[in-house]
Amino acid sequence: MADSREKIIHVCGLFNLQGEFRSFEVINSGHINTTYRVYFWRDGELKDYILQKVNTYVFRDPVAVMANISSVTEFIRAKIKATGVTAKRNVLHYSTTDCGEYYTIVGEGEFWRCCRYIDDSVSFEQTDDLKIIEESGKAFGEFQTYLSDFPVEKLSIVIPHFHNTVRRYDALRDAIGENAAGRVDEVKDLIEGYLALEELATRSYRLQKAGVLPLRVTHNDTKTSNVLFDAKTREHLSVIDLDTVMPGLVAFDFGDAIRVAASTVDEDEKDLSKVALDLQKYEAFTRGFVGVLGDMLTEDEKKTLALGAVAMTAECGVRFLTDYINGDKYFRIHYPDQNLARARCHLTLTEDMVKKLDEMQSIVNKYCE
Ligand code: GN1
Ligand code: MG
Repeated sequence: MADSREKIIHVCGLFNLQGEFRSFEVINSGHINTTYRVYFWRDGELKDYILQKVNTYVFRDPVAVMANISSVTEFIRAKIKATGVTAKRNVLHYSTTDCGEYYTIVGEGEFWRCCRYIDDSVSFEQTDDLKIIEESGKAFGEFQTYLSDFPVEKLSIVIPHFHNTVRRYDALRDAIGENAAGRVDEVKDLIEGYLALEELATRSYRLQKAGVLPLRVTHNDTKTSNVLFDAKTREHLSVIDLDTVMPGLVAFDFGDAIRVAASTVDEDEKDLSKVALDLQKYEAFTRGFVGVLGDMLTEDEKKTLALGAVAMTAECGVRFLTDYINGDKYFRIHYPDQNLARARCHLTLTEDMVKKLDEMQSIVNKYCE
């Protein structure tokens, strides 16, 4: 349920937002936190902010989340400023409270934070515009390059084993064993489908464990809606949603982005005949991402980039299926069977990627040359 206007005004006050409160709206795109856009009237213009209530069931240590976010944003801001340009629209700015904290706790442990809305920016859930897709590839590639020398020991692991695909499959097996919501029989075909993909889906993770693929500082939630673009030029400005910045694989940032950016459909499309990996969109994202990162990647990273898309799409699908079997405890749903729809759609998408994997890898190779 949305929070009341009075509550929103109260929380804004704790962050000392200046001007006169005008209105707020709920932003429904995320599955975890509760997000509002709030509007203030100041100096003859509307100023807007993103106010968020962090989901503390998912983020058990939200103070550590904010510590990660502030150190990463400060690091990026310093890098941008060192090039002599303003970082105002290229990295998030969080507001502080009177105590100088980037968060405030309200009532019974509600954890709130607030950041400036970047002026004249837009985001997209899904798009067919190849230029925007390429720009999103550049945005996530750039994010990695900014953080390539970030002191990794400064980061807390806010969700342990977040992209541990092996454990995500184990969690599915545990959920099947428990059958908490009595839904296992109904999803037998899906379980079979995902188990058939397990070897391939977990390969990237196992390659990292074997020391073949390096850990870097990665974003870990690279869906299209997590990039802001200039409203007019449609060039990328900044990546957002830094909750899960942690050590990870480049292939996972690439792959999780492909899961959304190169899909022909929304995450929960029910008409499976429409679900596919669009190779043109895939190429556009790859051109942007590899174009920026190119030389930074090891030969093994280059060779296994496309595999990351199979890993992340299967993993996300396994997580949706697990949550459905558990009775929808983790991801926010907007209608009863949404996690099931998401899981079905992701299985079909992963299967299509597996068919196209060689072609996908050739496209990576082309931009690595
Ligand atoms: C969640 O809430 P949102 O949309 O930023 C999830 C991601 C999933 C994504 C699927 C912390 O992200 O891992 O890929 O849903 N975030 C967390 O759309 O679990
Ligand atoms: Mg997120």
